[in-house]
Amino acid sequence: MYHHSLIRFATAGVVSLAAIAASADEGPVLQVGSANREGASIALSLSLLDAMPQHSFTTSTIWTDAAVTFSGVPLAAVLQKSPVTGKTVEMVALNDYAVSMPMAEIAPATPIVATRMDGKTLSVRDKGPFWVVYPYDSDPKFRTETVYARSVWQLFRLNIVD
Ligand SMILES: Nc1nc2c(c(=O)[nH]1)N[C@H]1C(S)=C(S)[C@@H](COP(=O)(O)O)O[C@H]1N2
Ligand SMILES: [Mo]
Repeated sequence: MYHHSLIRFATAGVVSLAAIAASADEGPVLQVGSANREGASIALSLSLLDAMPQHSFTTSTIWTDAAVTFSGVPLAAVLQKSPVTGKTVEMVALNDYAVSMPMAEIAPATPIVATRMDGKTLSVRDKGPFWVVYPYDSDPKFRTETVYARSVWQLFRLNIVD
């Protein structure tokens, strides 16, 4: 039974990745809410994110050769769409990377959930569909290991965990 449950879990994972792939026609979706309570999440499509106030900045990064311009929606504004509230957000990536951060450390405009780099949407191979980014050049406080670890690429879920 234990192994059977594991297989079912693995299958569910495959199905959800397939669902993400199948939704490619309509564009990527960012899930925001509770991982545990049914119905307590919302799915923000690219077009819904595009309809929110946009923020952009140009910066060099440790991942790009030259300075790039990111645009998207402040993480704080995205989290305000969550049907649940809490003190911590867990940012989950398609490559199974996840990192948690206190809500109190999210500024009104920083970081942003970037939907575009140099005006182009981010493909999964280019660290998309969404990438949490900071204006690294603007302040040494954004060039720390903590901030780099919070710079989650291939973002697809924001879980409010407490
Ligand atoms: N999706 C995703 N984002 C991620 C990571 C990851 O493994 N996957 N690693 C994080 C960590 S721990 C750091 S320090 C930075 C830099 O990672 P890199 O040096 O491997 O590019 O990216 C962060 N964002
Ligand atoms: Mo890291």
